[in-house]
Amino acid sequence: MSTPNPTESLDSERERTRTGLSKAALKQDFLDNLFYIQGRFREVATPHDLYMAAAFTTRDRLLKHWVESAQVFKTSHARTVCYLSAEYLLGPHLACNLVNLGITEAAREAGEELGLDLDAILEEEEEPGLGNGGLGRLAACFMESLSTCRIPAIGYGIRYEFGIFDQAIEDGWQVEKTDNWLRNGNPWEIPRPKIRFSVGYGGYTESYRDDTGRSRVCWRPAQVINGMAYDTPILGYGTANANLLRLWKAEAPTSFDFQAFNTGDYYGAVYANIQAETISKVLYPNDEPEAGKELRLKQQYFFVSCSMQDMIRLHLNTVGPLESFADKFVAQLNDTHPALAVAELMRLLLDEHVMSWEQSWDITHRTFCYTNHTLLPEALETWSVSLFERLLPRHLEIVYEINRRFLDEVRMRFLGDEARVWRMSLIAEGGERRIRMANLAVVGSRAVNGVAELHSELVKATLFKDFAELWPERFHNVTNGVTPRRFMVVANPRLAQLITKTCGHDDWILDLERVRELEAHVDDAGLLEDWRAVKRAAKQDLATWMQQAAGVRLDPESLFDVQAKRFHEYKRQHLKVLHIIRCYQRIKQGQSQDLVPRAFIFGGKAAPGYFMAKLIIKLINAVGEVVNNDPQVNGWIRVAFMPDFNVKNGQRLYPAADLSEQISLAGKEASGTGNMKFSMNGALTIGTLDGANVEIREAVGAENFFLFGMTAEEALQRQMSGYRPWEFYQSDAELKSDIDLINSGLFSHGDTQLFRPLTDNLVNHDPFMVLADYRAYLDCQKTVSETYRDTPRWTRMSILNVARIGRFSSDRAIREYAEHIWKVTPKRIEPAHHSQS
Ligand code: 8GP
Repeated sequence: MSTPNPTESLDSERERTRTGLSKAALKQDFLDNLFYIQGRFREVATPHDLYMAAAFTTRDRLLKHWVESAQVFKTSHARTVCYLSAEYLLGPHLACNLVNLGITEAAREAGEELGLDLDAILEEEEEPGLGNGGLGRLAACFMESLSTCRIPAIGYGIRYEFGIFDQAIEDGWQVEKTDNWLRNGNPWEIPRPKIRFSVGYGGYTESYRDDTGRSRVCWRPAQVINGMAYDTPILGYGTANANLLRLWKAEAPTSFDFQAFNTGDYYGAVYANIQAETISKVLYPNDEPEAGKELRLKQQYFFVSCSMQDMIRLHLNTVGPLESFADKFVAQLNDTHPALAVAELMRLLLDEHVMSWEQSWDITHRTFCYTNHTLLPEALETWSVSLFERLLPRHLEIVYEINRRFLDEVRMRFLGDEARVWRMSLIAEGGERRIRMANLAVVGSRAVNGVAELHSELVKATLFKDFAELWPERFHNVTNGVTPRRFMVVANPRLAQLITKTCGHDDWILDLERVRELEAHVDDAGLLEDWRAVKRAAKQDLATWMQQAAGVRLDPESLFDVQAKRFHEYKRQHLKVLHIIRCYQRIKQGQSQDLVPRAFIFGGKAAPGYFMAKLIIKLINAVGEVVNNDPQVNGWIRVAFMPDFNVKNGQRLYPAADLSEQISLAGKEASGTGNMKFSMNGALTIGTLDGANVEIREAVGAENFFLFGMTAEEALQRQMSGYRPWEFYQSDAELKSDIDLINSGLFSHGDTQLFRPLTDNLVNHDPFMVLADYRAYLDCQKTVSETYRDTPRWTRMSILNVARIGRFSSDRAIREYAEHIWKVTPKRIEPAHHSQS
């Protein structure tokens, strides 16, 4: 018999308290963390202290999985996906990590025994809003699904000190407040002071001959800054796999410029320091490119350069020679923001690792894949050649050389077609010469995809038509998805429980297709009743919150009609406003017979410099002020604007919606993901045939979807044959009277000019064809009201929406990327013992 080794038993004891999943272990670790990390005891702890202790307790358990995953990935040389994204709209971590660890209930009970309310602790978390909207949130869903699907992955991005601004509404206008999310510390990240890279800007290049007599180039940057890694573990659901989100923070390379210091220029030296740090200071709050913003280009290059250097370091440390780099890594470009990575990897291979052009290009081209997220011409990134040359002289040479070789290929294929060469060039000529980042991304990638079927077809037929003719095999579709863990289990626990009870299992959380089992129960009176009760409770919760946050009273018995997304004219929030005004006028004229009581709820931010979008926000609030204060109508309709729509507030909104507004002009919304989140929480959609709406409608059944409006093709036809919104205004008396009512000053305390820029634009230009779709939208809303009156029918439709939404899990999207694009297989991490105690 061996004598027990006291050190060993102490170790396993410690491991149990730090990683054990039982209530007792959680309680003990929570108190330890409160004491040793926060320096507090229970009686004097602030709500923030309690949150931090809960977060550290959860993180301890994540780290176990994460370190084990890292060990396995390293020793097995697992092929790894590197997701390159300038944005990650992560949302609060704690609740999702508890779910993915499977310890929500244990944590709740542990809290209760300590006299603490888990929900109050969850409310304390300040969310990392490191993204603008759909694209950034998609990256966050994908990171979670990559871990859930057990795909080894690293997410690379920027650790912005200030994320997307907080939105306040003052006098009906959007006001931006800085998002100081790091103010109270971030318990989820682990700083890695040893993982630092230098990033250069400016300067000049020099040619020289190497030992073998080959001509080489050396870049001598004028400024060098450092990027330091901050790692956040991302655990999957129902698995021990955890991946890494690695965000870069910019800093000065040394704390002082000693030369400047010695010559007495102390302030100059410190100033250089501060300047370096500005690079990762703030997220650009725009969902369109920032024309000519030097700092934005610096940001892009900064994170791309750190990430490429890190991948090379990892490869050299684990696998070895760089020849096999593209076998070890696949790098996904999330839109064109990281497209500079193509030029940067070329530079590193050519100049730093002295490879030939051919070999460097072969590796680079096999490494990258690119996702396009928009067709809007104004959203396509280009950089002026002169700015690019000033900041990245070496990269400009590389882009020119890529372009020269590429255009030779085009000329060979399409003899004499110089117009095509001109269109496909990486450089836009004529006027100021500009680099087309989308073209660089397509040329530098082996796969290109759109984010919904319609979008991917339009990508091939319009934006990249020439490229699709040259390389048809390069183009794919992967329809977006969202994670059901956050958007169902965490956001809507009542619904999740009901689904689990009805299906008899919770396997649907991992395999969302299995919610289809609900269909077998769609005629159970008991389910219908429970379903309604769940929706009703969520509406009550939202009503309580809105009363407090926006001072608007909402009646949970009314239809909750919700549009929540970024404000943009193409998304047509103003079409919904016209509908509200029509309802208002009908009620005033005693014609309310077709209506049902409705709460019109909006949420979303406008880019700070986007005047028209901000004016639409003001209009919504102005209409709300009149409607909500008019006793003749406010029993029928209410208008509410949710301030600061972000991930956390979205989680309050999706469960409470009866109707989801997805009313963009067909052909403009690449996919949409809010449409999926609403539908999986039992909202019915009113929408156009745009983006993923098309596929959602196919999945849930046309009879369970309110369709209206022109198709993308019809819209294009109408646009080409000369669209004249004025004619709609003149010929539709109701439309005219709705617009005239805005102009009358009724909603602006008599100011007849305030909304003129909006109404004039609608009547004279209307680039997103609001007026052309107005009548169809109103007719469709009438059908919505009729259907809502038939409660059992509506409830049935709601159940079927959820039952058939399985395809829109981001797990499915990730599996498609893995199989068709990345060619990577799952790597299972076996949970080590001691985890359950
Ligand atoms: C969005 C698309 O507009 C949306 O349709 C799609 O669902 C989403 O990407 C995810 O694919 N695009 C953006 O959010 C976007 O282009 N943002 C850039 C400014 C950051």
